[in-house]
Amino acid sequence: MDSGATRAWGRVADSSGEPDPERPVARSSLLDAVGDLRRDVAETGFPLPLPGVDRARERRAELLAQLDDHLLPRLRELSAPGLVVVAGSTGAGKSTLVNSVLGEEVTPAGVLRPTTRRPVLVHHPADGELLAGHPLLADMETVAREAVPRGVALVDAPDMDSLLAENREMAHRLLEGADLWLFCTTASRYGDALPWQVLDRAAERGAAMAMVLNRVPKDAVVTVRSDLLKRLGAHGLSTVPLFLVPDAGPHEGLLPEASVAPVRRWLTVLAGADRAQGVIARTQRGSLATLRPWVGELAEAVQEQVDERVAIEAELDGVLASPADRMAAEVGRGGVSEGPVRSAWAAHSGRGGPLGSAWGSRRAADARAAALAEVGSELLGAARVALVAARRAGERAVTAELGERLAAIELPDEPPGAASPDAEAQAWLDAASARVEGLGGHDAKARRGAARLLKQAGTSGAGVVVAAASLGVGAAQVVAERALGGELGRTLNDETAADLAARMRAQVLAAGARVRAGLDLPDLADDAAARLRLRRAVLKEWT
Ligand SMILES: Nc1nc2c(ncn2[C@@H]2O[C@H](COP(=O)(O)OP(=O)(O)O)[C@@H](O)[C@H]2O)c(=O)[nH]1
Ligand SMILES: [Mg+2]
Repeated sequence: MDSGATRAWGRVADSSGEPDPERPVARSSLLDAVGDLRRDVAETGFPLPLPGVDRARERRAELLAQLDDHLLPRLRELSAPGLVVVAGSTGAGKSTLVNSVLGEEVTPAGVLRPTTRRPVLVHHPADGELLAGHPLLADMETVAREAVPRGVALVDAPDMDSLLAENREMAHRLLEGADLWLFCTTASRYGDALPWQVLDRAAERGAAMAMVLNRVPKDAVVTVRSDLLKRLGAHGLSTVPLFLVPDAGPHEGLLPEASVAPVRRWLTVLAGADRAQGVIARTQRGSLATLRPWVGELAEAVQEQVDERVAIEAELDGVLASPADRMAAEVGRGGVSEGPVRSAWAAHSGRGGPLGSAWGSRRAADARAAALAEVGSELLGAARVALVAARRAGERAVTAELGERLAAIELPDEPPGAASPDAEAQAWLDAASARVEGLGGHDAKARRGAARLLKQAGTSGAGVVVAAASLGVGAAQVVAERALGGELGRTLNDETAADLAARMRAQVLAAGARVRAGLDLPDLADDAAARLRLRRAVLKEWT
């Protein structure tokens, strides 16, 4: 190994906690750019079920894994040892190779191994501290051995073709986190599809890699080597270092020293000074370069989500228009006062009743006030029921027309800014009273009429009369028009009816406000895709 004095990479002078000027960190702006990208990608949930959204979610998860497991740890700790991940199919000789390079069994090899096993990472004891924060370590056994060249760490990965999905997933995750892919296969299996898929993926990601061909029959070394080089060339991989390990015959344990010496030597060279830095920089550049189209792809999927959000919002008005018209029309149809309101008025408007022939009589004043209060409470109840029905009609229309497209959107319980049906019913009745009181500012005839009605019914009672009249209760209309005069009475009734209709319409439209509030998410914002594209553009500086 090199002296260490000239190393640009891979060493901490002491563990005093003082910042070490020789310990390189990424230019903080690159770390910031990748960190910002990560944050924006993480915020992107693809909540609207468009075609292709599952694929976009997968790509997003893969990108986050790549950032979390490889790029960010690498940028935060440029001096951490290079992760050399030994990968390949079952029985390719991965574990045997790792053990043989180290001259000691650190990872179980052979046919008798447990099906699930945590990957084993072997590093030099002095590199332990630099590796400590790496997120992949949480899922691995770590072993410190002097035999590992300082500056690299070897990972015996799970079988890529394992029958267990979790093993296969871990193997891929390790490769995405690797600084160097050391791909193992055997002379009898290198023609299989898997090795070439993996090598293509490494090339696509721009990862540094090398290939180990195990169990090469002695008499086939030359043929196999030239065939393999041809294939590597055809995949654009002619510069990949290639190691042929001769077949050791039936054996258990370590391979002969001479068979693995070239691999060990190469690792040692790799661990030295600029070499390792070069490998890491190359893989880092490679993954930065693949990030850009990847982020571009996600930005497009985000744009589709934003467009869908805009389309849903545009459709809302149309979806709610007909229930809004229908509910508002209920008022004019007299539907709101059917039942309790009419029967309460009728109960007191018979011969001699306080709302009937005794209207205006001084003696019946108390009975009249009580009767009006009773009608008033029925009016409140009826208006409330109508307003609740309007709110429901809006919500039903949204569910029927847009429910599937909104399935994953969490809507707030209450639409923001919409008054509750209870409050609206009371406000409507209060407004009817206020309308009578407001006549004071009109001409003398109106002033006299208003004064008469207020004297007969009181402020809230006058509101009850006008409100009942506005809902089509005939006897109430008679009272109102007699007190106020026909024309003025009718105008007041119409205004009061229109007021309730408007409040019902607003309750229907509240369903739309609820949807809009649910769609008010950062990943559906107008500029959501532009933000990702900006992150992508910033990365260009480093690739
Ligand atoms: N005959 C023969 N067997 C080998 C050779 N190299 C490894 N093996 C055996 O192949 C089996 C699988 O090796 P292992 O390292 O566990 O493969 P892994 O699944 O890739 O980790 C073990 O039983 C090894 O002893 C070799 O050169 N010749
Ligand atoms: Mg193994």
